[in-house]
Amino acid sequence: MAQYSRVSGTVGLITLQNPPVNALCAAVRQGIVEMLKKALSDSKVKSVVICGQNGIFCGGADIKEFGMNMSGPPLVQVIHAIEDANKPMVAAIEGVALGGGLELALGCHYRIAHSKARLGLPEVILGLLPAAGGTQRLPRLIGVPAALDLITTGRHVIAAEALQLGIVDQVTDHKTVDAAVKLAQSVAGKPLDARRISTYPCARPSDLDALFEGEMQKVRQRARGAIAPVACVQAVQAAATLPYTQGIEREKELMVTLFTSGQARALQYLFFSQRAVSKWSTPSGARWDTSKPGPIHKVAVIGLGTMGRGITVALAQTGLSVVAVETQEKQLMGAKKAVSNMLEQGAKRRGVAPTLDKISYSPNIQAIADADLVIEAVFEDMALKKQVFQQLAAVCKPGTFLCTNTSSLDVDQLASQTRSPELVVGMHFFAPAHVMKLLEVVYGPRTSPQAVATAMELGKKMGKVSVAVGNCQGFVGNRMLKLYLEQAFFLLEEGATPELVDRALEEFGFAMGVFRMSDLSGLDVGWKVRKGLMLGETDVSSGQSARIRQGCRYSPLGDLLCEQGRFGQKTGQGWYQYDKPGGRVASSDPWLHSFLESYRAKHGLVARHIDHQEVLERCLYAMINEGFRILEEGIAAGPEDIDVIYVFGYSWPRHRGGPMFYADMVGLAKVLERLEHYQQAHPDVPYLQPCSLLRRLVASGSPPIQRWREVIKKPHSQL
Ligand code: 3H9
Repeated sequence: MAQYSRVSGTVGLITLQNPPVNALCAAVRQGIVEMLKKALSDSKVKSVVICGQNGIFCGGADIKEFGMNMSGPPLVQVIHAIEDANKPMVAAIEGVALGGGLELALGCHYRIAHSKARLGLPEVILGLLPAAGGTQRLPRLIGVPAALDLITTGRHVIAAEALQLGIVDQVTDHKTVDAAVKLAQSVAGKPLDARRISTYPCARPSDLDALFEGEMQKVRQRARGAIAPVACVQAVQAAATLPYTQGIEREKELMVTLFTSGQARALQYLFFSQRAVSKWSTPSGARWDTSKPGPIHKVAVIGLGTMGRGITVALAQTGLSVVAVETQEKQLMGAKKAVSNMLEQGAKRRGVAPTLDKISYSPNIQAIADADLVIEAVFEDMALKKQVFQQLAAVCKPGTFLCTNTSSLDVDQLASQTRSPELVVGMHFFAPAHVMKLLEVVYGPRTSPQAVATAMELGKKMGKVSVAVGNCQGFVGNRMLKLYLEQAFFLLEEGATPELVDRALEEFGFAMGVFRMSDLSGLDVGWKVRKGLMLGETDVSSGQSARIRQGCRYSPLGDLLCEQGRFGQKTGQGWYQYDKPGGRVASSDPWLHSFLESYRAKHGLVARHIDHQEVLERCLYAMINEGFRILEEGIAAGPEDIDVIYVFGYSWPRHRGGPMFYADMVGLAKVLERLEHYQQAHPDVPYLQPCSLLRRLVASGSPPIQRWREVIKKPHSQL
């Protein structure tokens, strides 16, 4: 777990060995202590280098050990032993030095990093703080403002920035361990007192109180209820105001609070879920490790509206050749300009050259003849998409993978337009497609495992978190979202206001409540979808109530607003009013309130008091219940898939883990009981009927989320 050798005669070399990222598990910590003793007692050794195996310094504490009984020496003590050493200790940083890994390096007297190395204290992303002295040493080394930035955001810095900030002493383009050994030789015998960071005074900016007050305000606003960022500020404040030993005590105290919080559990679950979704499987038995992606060198994008443009940018950024086709000349000209601008801005931000030369544009679909994979991104209209798929089938070379960017349309219907339905797969991107991390990869009943593997691999190259899901109306994300939106509409009918519903959801942690979000994305989008599903129009001749469609309760509120031309921010009016069309600041609209009153009067509805708890239960439990149905049908392989989709695509608050994790935290029996309650109160809303999987889970003693798959076990044949 840690190996010792002597190199160049006088340098002790301690190598961390715990693949894949040399995490600091108990055995590694124990190994460091033992190897350090060896190095310090070896009279021939004048200085010591610590490095990691396989070109990776260290990915931090072993997250898998969290929640287990603590064994081995605590990391704080290991790092103190390194800092106290009477021979110069040099950290040779390659790959990454993250979390406890960077804290270990900060305990060393010197740090040298490879130019491509990334450093950071990302504990906050796991609901924790850098509790092995990181919150106390980093501000002493680089100053309070810079340390606050790194610790409260968890962002990684590359070696050049680390050098500029003063985190490392040298950056090398050569072999890092060789350069570290040279550095170690050059500092052998030099006094170490001025190299022990814990002994540095923490530089205090003159306006210390104002600085922390401002930071706390900023962090609270950004955190949306997450407690770790706040604790990070408090820990750095301790570094700035207390002696080191007291600061370390405060760091420990804050860590204990975080460690035992549900938020840390949620965020760590999310860390592993994000990785688990890449190990996809389908109900028919296709799997990530037995399905080989096809070779992709050239990708075509058809349709350069908003989605097509974003997809083109994301593809070009991967370095793949892209042919972008748009048959309308004017749209093509506009797209060229917009795509180039986006690529240039992105490249500037990342400090790389823009990859404009990767894209060729054409008004002619024949230009895609030699593409290995095509992403159709035309308007969300089945007839139009079918037409495009027929053209693709005629133009593309045999074996080309055909992908459709759709948010809800039936992938199988499109597959049936081609001679090779096994090559057809859905790729549901989220707008803006070059920014949003989520990609739903949708397999139809005839999609081949290779096509799924290819789309998943392409998503990974594009920097997306890709989740493989089965084909159904709305797939996973939008299928659940539909019920969430519907419940919000019903709450308005029953007496709530958009302000009340949004406040409850925002206090829960959503960046925007459902109505502010609808105003932002445009009310007309859902209106068009509902019209397509024949839900947006009342059949007056049949004498049906406007509030019943297809035999179920329906709220036409969204449609009525659209009929008034209120499409949200773009028209300056929606559920709220804005100072002008395109305005961003929502304010209450008296018109909307009196509209709701007359709507209720017209339909004989009596407004009642609705509290935040009911808003959360109605909106979230309806959605969670649908999540259980999705699991039962095998549309998603496991609860992690649903949670990752919600966190990365729908702004679900990360510190609440995702809707299915939230259900686990609330308690499945409680969710079931509340659904039964609401189902009785609203018998005309069939989807409030608790899903049988939820009942089975409760009947099996509500196992923790990690064990739900055992209960789900059900044979399927989707592929
Ligand atoms: C901490 O340090 C607390 C201390 O301050 C205080 C203590 C008192 N532990 O991401 P990848 C696994 S908190 C255990 O796919 P990449 C990961 O699950 C820690 N396992 O690779 C995956 O396993 P599998 C602070 C870990 O190349 C495999 O390694 N550190 C850990 O895309 C490959 O991971 C962090 O937050 C770990 N620390 O990215 C860093 N890290 O193959 C978290 C990874 O079974 N890690 N694994 O699915 C990362 O950000 C990325 O993994 C890293 C590599 C950038 C290192």
